[in-house]
Amino acid sequence: MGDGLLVLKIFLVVAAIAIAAMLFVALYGAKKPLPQSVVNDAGYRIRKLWLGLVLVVAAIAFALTVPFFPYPWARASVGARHVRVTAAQYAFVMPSVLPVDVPLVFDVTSQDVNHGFGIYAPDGTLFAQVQAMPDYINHLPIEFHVKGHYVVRCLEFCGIGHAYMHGGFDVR
Ligand SMILES: [Cu+2]
Repeated sequence: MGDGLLVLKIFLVVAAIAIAAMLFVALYGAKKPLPQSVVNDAGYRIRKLWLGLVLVVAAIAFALTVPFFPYPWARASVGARHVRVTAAQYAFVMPSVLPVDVPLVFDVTSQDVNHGFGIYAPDGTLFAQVQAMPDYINHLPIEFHVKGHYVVRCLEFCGIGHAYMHGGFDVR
């Protein structure tokens, strides 16, 4: 009973708002239309302001984010130790122990279909990931600063056993 009354009240409020909006549009439309030149000028002014605003926002966003581009990391990986990773349905072939505080580059490829190579830190957060593709090697530069057990999970559906495809390694 009480719920029905509430629904009725809500309906009446929404209907009143809708009717008011329709009346506003009808009355507004009945006014004498503005000349096209007035509308044009206002439109161009808004467009110029908008363009300026977008340019300023884009310039600020570029300046703030460009230092975070990963290119310096790639340069730091020159001379790093390479770790070969081969994904296959449904396992990862890779070393079981890796060094801490040493620049590494994972050379990731696949024996069969596309897989994901996702490294999870000891606290369970996704640390880094790259795609494992057949006949192609993706290079993933990484330096571990936290010791512990890292779990590797496939992050791309690769077949019936995908959900059970995982591996891992210890960083010491
Ligand atoms: Cu998979």
